[in-house]
Amino acid sequence: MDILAELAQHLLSGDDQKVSELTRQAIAAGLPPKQILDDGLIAGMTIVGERFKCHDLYLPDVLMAAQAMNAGLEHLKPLLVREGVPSLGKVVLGSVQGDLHDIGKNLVGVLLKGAGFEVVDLGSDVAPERFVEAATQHAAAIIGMSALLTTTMPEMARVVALLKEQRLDGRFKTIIGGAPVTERYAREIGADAYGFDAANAVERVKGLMGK
Ligand code: B12
Repeated sequence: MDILAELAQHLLSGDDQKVSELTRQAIAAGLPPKQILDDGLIAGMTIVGERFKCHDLYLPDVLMAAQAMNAGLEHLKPLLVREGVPSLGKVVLGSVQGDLHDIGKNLVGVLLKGAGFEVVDLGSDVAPERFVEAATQHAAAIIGMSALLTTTMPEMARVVALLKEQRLDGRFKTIIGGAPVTERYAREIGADAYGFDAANAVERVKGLMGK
């Protein structure tokens, strides 16, 4: 089995030590960080999602897989983030109210930082008002929102509506993402952009900033 398939396999079984060790080995073997992320860690997490859906895995298994994913990400983060690049602009980022999923949001943050953006990470379960307050307080250009649950997606619409209500929609652009979110949903709620993965999020944010 190649090292990335092995990595995905150990993520699936929630073995954080093995995932940590194999991620280090993959880096040492010279594999590109993006490939380790996509074909190792994310590939493993996609299978976890599928198995969880058909009740082949349970919540504690998913939590262990998430911990293992984070153990691998710790080694990749420094390689994905370049330090000391001049800031291209500020992005306020968070998982919306009611949503505790933060792995994808964190990845978006890492790649945005890597591309030279300043990121203010508000964490998860972020209330609509908090997004708006933080963007104002930090003079951000962009608000990025993540939702992994169909039940929390409407929170994104609340933030967009709040910006309109406070006439701040001209000042802050919004970008949304997360597994159930689509380009069409972004259009429907009046968000400025949608990103299907972390690399695409960077492209779309650059587009919003006119870079
Ligand atoms: C890990 C996980 C958990 C972990 C989360 C740990 C953590 N710290 O994040 C735990 C165990 C806590 C969890 C809990 C729950 N979960 Co859960 N979980 C998952 C799982 C398996 C993987 C998510 C993940 O991390 N993927 C890997 C990352 C890298 O991918 P991603 O998040 O999609 O992010 C990428 C893109 O979407 C995009 N992106 C993400 N955010 C943003 C933001 C912006 C601005 C942009 C541009 C792009 C972008 O870029 C990312 C990088 O490429 C998914 C299955 C799945 N395939 O999505 C279920 C899943 C999301 N969970 C699900 C459910 C039902 C739950 C629970 C309700 C279960 C329960 N009964 O309690 C709870 C809800 C908790 C809550 N209130 O939020 C369902 C949701 C169903 C639905 N459609 O609503 C899913 C789809 C599983 C399933 N198939 O049924 N979960």
